[in-house]
Order: sequence, then C-alpha cells, then structure tokens
Amino acid sequence: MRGLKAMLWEASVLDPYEGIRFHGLSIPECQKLLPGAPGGSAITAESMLWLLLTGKVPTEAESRQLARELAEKGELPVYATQLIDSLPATLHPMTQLSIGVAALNHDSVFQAAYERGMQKSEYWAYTLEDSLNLIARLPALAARIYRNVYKPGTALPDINKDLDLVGNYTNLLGYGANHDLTEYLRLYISIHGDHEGGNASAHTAHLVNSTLSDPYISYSAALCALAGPLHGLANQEVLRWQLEMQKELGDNITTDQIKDYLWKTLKSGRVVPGYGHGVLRKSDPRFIALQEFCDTRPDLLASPIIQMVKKTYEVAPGVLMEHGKTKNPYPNVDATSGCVLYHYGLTEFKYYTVIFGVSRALGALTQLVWARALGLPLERPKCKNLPSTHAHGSLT
Ligand code: NMX
Ligand code: MLT
Repeated sequence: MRGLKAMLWEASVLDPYEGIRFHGLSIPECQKLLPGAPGGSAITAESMLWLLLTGKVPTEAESRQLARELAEKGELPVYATQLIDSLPATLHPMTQLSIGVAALNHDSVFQAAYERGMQKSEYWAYTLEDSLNLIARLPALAARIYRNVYKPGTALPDINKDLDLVGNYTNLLGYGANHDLTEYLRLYISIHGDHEGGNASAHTAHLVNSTLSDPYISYSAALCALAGPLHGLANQEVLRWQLEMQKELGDNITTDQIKDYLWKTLKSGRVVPGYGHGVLRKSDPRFIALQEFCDTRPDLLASPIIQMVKKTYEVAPGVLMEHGKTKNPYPNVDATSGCVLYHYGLTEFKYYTVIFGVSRALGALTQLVWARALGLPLERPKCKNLPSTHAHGSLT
C-alpha cells in the first residue's frame, strides 16, 4: 500500500522531504509555539496532546490545566500493580507494557457504555474519556515496569499533582533530579507522539479500534507493532549496534573504521538500524531536533556515544547509497534517540521502546477519538490471491 492514500488522519501528515507536520505545524514551529513546563522550554506532552486533539495551540494555562487533570487520574489501580509485579523480570519491557495496557480495559467506560447500549453518536465521548485515562496512567505503568526490571525493591514515589506528565514520568523512573533528562524526555515524547496514521503502531490501533474494541486493547495491540525491530524497537537496536561497534573498535573511532563497520553489517545481511524509512526521503526532522538538543549542551557534545552518532551520520548515507538498496539512506529518529538516554545514565536499552510507547499514545489515541466522532467504518481491505492453486488440488 506504499503511496496509496487509504486512511483519514486528522492530526498530522508526513511529507517525504519536509517530514512531519502536526495540524500544519513543523517541529521547529511547534517548538516556538507550544508551551513548556514551568522552568523548562521543551514542549510538554500535554501541549502536544492538546494540539493533536483540537488543532489549536494551547495557552500555558490550558496546558497546565490538562497536566493537572492527567496527574489527578494518574495512579494505577491495585489490580494493575499486582499484575505487573507478578510478571517475570526477564519478560521484555514492551511485552509487559502491552499486557498492562490491555489489563487497564478492566476500567473501560467505552466497553461499559457499549454493554448498556450507547448510541453511535456517543462513541467518541467515551473513547475520549478512556484515552485520557490511559494516557494519564501510562507514566505510572511504564515506570513500574522499569523499577521492577532494573531497580527491584526501590520505592516508587506518588504522582505529584503539580507536575506535568513527563515531569512525573522521570520522577517515577528515579531520574527526577536530572532537569536536562526531563527536558529531553519532554521533547522526545512530544515529537514521537504522532507520525500520521500509516506507521505500523498507529495503524494497528486504528484497525483494532475500528471493530469497536475499546482504546485500551486497541493501544495494547499497537504496542505489539511498535515492539518490532523495523519499527520502534530500532531505538534499542541502534544502541546495541553502536555499543558493539565501540567494543570492536575501541575509543577514538575514525570515520573510515565506521565505514568498514557499516559494510560489515550490510554484508552480513542485516539492516543498519536507525537508517531508512517507509515514507521519508531526507534526514528525519525529529533526528535533527534531537541533535540540536545535543548541540546546545557541552556535556552531550563531549559524550563518546553522541560523537559516535554524529560520526556515523557523516558516513552512513554515503555507504547506504553505494549499497544501493534502501530508498532512503538518511537517519530516522531512532538513530539518536536512545543514545542521549544512554549518556544521561538510563542505560537499560531494552527499555527504550517503552518510552516511545508512552509517547505514541498521544497521536494514536487522538485519532481513535476522531475516527469514532466521524463514524469511520470497520477497516476491511479487499484481497487479491495468487492464480488458483486449490483448483489444482494442492499448494505445492
Ligand atoms: N539498512 C540496510 N538495508 C536497508 C535499510 C537499512 N537501514 N533500509 C532499507 N533497506 C533495504 C530493505 O531491507 C529492502 O531490502 P530488500 O529489497 O532486500 O527487501 C530495500 O532496502 C528497500 O527498502 P526500502 O523500500 O528503502 O525500505 P522499507 O520501506 O521497506 O522499510 C524500514 C523501511 C524503516 C523498515 C527500513 O529502512 C529499515 O529496515 N531500517 C532499519 C530499521 C529502522 O531503523 N527502523 C526504524 C524506522 C523508524 N521507526 O521508528 O519506526
Ligand atoms: C514512526 O514514527 O512511526 C516511524 O517513523 C515509522 C513510520 O512513520 O512509518
């Protein structure tokens, strides 16, 4: 379905050369217009959510009001904490997140209203309520998974009603004192929020919800798509790949050594993680925005892992062009997103896609509200099959 316009997506559109626009606003325009948190300048998740849902730039007061509303709904119910605590620490954090999100449908108001026989015209309102409740609970759920897997036995703080969603998330993860990391995560979570509807995770939520499954189980399914290495898991894979390169080549790696390493990866039949895209044909503006964040901070500029990302960016497009397969030899957002987390001490890279999963809820759930408001139908594409094999009795 490449290039085939087959979905309605209200909140964003992706141009192959310009990158993403959220209701017409580019990332630099969003950075200029969307309110940050008190004491910070990075876009908050609430400001982005407001823009995605309403098409309007919120005032600071509106963004804070939404932050307070989400914080007030943010604690996890006991059944969900018990469920998450019962999972083995060896289970991938993305699987845990998907399980946790699915279980929260215990409290779905959409499902309850459907059982009562609600009208079609009411679908959107219950979808909105479920979506806001889910977004509110994601930091507590995602942080609990992190603590259980990587910092067992450490006590989780309560949700602070005066903090924004990401302020609470970093606090719950145990990194609340790191202002730069919190600002980085605000930027990360706002710009990963939506990437029009054709990406595998948002599209999955859209498809599943078109059956009138509630937003929780629809988004749980989306997380399973995000957990694939060609999609969101690439941010984990980038870091694994960069660290393997560092292990093999040591410090002070030259660009020639990186070129050789890139060829070695390609010749072994693997993809170069963090490069290429299904739609983009230029460097991803989200990659650029995260690189610009690094460029304003001397500690990040001096960081060996960030330097390796920059050096790789100097040579990888040339190698991929010479290799001649990928239609887009430029970096996508995953080429850098995890490396900044690594620098700040959040080194458990199997967790990185969970952060992407907290973010993608903003766009994927927004669209469920619109899809139900607009009365979009069940998604059921027609198929084509091979010239009949059954007629001849056997597939072989
Ligand atoms: N390294 C090596 N080969 C590549 C790469 C890459 N980074 N990107 C594409 N190719 C190959 C691709 O495997 C395909 O080969 P074949 O003909 O043997 O099947 C060929 O180039 C043509 O693929 P494209 O049409 O350029 O890419 P497609 O739209 O099918 O896939 C990605 C897009 C993103 C899945 C692909 O570029 C890729 O595998 N990239 C690496 C993984 C990655 O970074 N994924 C994250 C995407 C962003 N996200 O967060 O979701
Ligand atoms: C995304 O953010 O979903 C990825 O860039 C993949 C895509 O857009 O297809």
